[in-house]
Amino acid sequence: MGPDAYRTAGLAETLEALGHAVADHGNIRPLDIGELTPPNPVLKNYKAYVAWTRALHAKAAELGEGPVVPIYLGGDHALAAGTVSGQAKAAAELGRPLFVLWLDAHSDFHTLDSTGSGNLHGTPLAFLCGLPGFDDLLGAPFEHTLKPENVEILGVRSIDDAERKLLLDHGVGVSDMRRVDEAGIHNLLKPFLDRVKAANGLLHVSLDVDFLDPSIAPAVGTTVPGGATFREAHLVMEMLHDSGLVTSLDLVELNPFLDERGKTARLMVELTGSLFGRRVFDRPTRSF
Ligand code: B3U
Ligand code: MN
Ligand code: MN
Repeated sequence: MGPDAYRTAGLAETLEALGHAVADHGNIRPLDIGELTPPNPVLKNYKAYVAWTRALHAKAAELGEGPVVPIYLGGDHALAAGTVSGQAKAAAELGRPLFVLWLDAHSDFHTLDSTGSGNLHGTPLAFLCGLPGFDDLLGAPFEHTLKPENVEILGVRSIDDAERKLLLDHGVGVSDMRRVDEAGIHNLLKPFLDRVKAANGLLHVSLDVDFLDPSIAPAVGTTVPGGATFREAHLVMEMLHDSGLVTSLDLVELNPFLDERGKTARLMVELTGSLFGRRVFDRPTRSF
């Protein structure tokens, strides 16, 4: 239902009004993968995770060659295991490093062993950074793992103990809401974007609805108080646009059942508009 909510909220029209050509590739289907035994009994929907990851990986590896900027509509954040791994494969083929900005209340850095909830949307970033135990996802070891220091998790305010240790051990970039309060979005994001630019990197942005404060974005199953404000979120998107660095985007965790007259879907579409060049004062825009 997530992708249709974005369509209804006018995602394509918003981007077209900004001068972009938009192609809707329709809904992707999971691959048929036969029987599979979960490595840990607590895992929920493990087979679906594998089936979707393989399908999305193949699609993203193709689209990641450019020149388009794919927008992947979820669905929960497990989607990123496929989209980002595919983009990483394409980046490797282009000979450029992939950086990831993970906008989320959570760090999604559980392994299939460490997760207590068994919710697989809590695991994609660990897979993408090459932590062990995920070989089923692509049916082979993932070769194009992200460098943990090329990942920046921004806006986080809920990290489980096991994740905290893994994040520290692997040196993942983490800016929690305290740092956002103290330093401000601009001062946190600018050095990261400068690093992407200096490395001639590609930048994937993974936007979880729960990055936003629940008062402005209620349509998500895992709300956490104290999230990004309307202006903070737009500033992130405006800075990303001005950087000219973003090459792919996920919009994930929207649950239209929980929305209030489509307000969360509309906000996510507006934020995407800011990322693609909408600005209040109409100076000439930079294109991707
Ligand atoms: N860390 C918790 C909560 C969570 C992670 N991602 C979401 N929720 N969306 C877990 O279940 O792994
Ligand atoms: Mn997430
Ligand atoms: Mn989250």
